[in-house]
Amino acid sequence: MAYELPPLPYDYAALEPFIDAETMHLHHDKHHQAYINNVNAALANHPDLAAKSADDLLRDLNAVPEDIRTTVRNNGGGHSNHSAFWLLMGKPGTPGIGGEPTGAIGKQISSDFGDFEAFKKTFNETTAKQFGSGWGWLVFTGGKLKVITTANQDSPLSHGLYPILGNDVWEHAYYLKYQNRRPEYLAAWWNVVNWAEVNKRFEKAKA
Ligand code: MN3
Repeated sequence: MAYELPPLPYDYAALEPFIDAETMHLHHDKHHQAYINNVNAALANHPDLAAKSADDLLRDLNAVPEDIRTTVRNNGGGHSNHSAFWLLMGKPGTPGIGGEPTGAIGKQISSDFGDFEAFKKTFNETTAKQFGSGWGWLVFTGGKLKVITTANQDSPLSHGLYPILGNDVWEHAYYLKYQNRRPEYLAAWWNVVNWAEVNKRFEKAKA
């Protein structure tokens, strides 16, 4: 079955003023849709693979035939990453969105990074340095939280890591509003983080 674009769980303007509605329209309707179209085209003659989730394909890219592996890695990766990304955000000012991390992830962040400010600094600085297009991620490995980056649409799933939190630093994610000021976008983004969703993903990462 072909993959389909999941609707945003909020209005396109919901993340204003931190992420503008025009960016959300282009990012969700055009960029994410394009990843889906490309991976669907690559899987059209592989119903056995198309029956799996994009996440499962990314967990075992060696099981994907070589002639479509790069397309699945890039575009299946794009579909998986963005599907998580939309859910990891919410309308600023509503309970559980922005502000200090809550629940188990809040405790783990304090224990592994000292406090939320120190964690944000590590995440923002690490992700700001990702050369070119890519993502900043929070993963759980060896009993500890760790900030990593990946290039392009590479998924932590392909490295045996479950992404708990992720921010997209492709220019398409921020250029209309922030132009070349990636650190400013990274700093503002914490205002829209959905901590309930982060906690949900932290549980899966620990399982
Ligand atoms: Mn993107």
